[in-house]
Amino acid sequence: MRTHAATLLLDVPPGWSGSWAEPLRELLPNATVLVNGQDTYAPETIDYLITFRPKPGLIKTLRGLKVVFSLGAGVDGILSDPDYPKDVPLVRFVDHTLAREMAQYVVMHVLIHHRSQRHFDAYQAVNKWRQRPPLRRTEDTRIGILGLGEIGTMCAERLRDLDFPVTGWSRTRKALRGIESFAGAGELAPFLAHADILVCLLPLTDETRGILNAKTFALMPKGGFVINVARGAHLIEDDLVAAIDSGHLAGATLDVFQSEPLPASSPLWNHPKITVTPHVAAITDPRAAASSVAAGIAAHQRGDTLENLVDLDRGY
Ligand code: NDP
Ligand code: OXD
Repeated sequence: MRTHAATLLLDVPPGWSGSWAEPLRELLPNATVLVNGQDTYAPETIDYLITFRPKPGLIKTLRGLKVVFSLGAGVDGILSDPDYPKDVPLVRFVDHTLAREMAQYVVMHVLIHHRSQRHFDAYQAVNKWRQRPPLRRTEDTRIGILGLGEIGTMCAERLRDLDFPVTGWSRTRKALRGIESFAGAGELAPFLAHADILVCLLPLTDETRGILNAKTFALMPKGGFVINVARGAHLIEDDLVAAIDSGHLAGATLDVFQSEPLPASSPLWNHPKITVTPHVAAITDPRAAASSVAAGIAAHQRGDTLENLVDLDRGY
């Protein structure tokens, strides 16, 4: 890949910079790769910013910025900056391996619930041979995926291939083999009525914030299960706990939280029907991200249309 001289600013949490800067320097030998918080730079000299959750105010200081590259699929951490300059294109990370990691996570947690694995774990802990409760029929565990984008589609397809009945909800209608598509706010309620396991893979926008709430849970079948792998702000955590404690929902798997890291005092850690993981469902691989950034910079320098551009008005 041929690129011309350019100055890149890498904005990653302290301690992560080595694994991110190295592949960028290898793939872009003509570029100067600077690390925010480590290197000194004149803000107006930065051509490209590579970031996930920039400190509010950082972007507006970079007055010569040409493109922002998100290190994640979700760009809410970048667009939450009220001063994001609308004339600077934002490219998000879209990668087969990221979707594959997420599909593995989602399939695993669907199966743990569907096959009552936590129940068997509890009996193993006390040396008890208990064959009950009987396993559910696959046909009776209907899975509803909120968000049929790059990642949601792969999750839906993998679950369909395991013979689960799968439906999806998106803004625009999809034509996916064996997956029923619901679209738009008007079709959310009928979609939820069939979601024995509800998986959230929506981007966080003004329209989707708080979508996992008491009203949503009430529309799900009794005994439903929630998997939130999108963003913590999609979920009203107290509503989830109330729906589980009332017996309406059977439980949940949560990978993302309103406050991350999840505070040690959060009741979610110890809830017997909630599985907590620390935002690890699908982690961006630095080498894959570096090659997608390098391809984006090469395309930008050639004057080609950039791939995976975020619609700044829509927010994803
Ligand atoms: P995409 O942008 O490809 O897909 C988003 C989907 O959501 C689309 O199908 C879109 O509909 C739908 N959607 C958006 N807004 C609405 C709305 N208002 N009503 C109905 N549907 C809507 O995103 P990805 O699949 O790449 O990623 C999804 C999210 O997963 C990310 O934003 C991120 O938050 C999360 N994520 C979490 C990770 C983790 O480790 N926990 C890792 C990676 C991602 P349409 O197709 O019609 O536009
Ligand atoms: C992402 C994430 O959005 O890691 O990619 O959450």
